[in-house]
Amino acid sequence: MSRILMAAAALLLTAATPAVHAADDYVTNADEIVKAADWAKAEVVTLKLDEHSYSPNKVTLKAGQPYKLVLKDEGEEKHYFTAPEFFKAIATRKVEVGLAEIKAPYFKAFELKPKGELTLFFVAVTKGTYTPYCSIEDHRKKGMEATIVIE
Ligand SMILES: [Cu+2]
Repeated sequence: MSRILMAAAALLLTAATPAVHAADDYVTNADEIVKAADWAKAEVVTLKLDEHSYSPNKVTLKAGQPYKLVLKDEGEEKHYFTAPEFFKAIATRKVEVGLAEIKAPYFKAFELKPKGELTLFFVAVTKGTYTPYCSIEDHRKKGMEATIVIE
């Protein structure tokens, strides 16, 4: 590589957005919490999405308890489960979608198409009240907001 090219490459590298580590707001020791949980005792909670509500629209969870949250779009349209604050309050294990599993430290939102379904495996961690909502157009205004309490 010529010197000019190398200099250009170095410049590009330094100009790139620097990585910021530790999303401090999220549960940083999620792996540890997930590993310690007794998944045989995981509780299944089902949340259905349609036009324009979540049902049930209030869910109460216990801190320290593992859960499988099943989200199902039973409507005619696609809907979102947008819940950045809720995702910060849990230790995420994985998401199952059909025959696939997604292992990621945390999420911000899920989009479900009509008849779409996914299962979020997590341990409830931080006590508080969270309000997942549908971020599509005016769906939230029309009633697509749920309350999840971790106590
Ligand atoms: Cu919606």
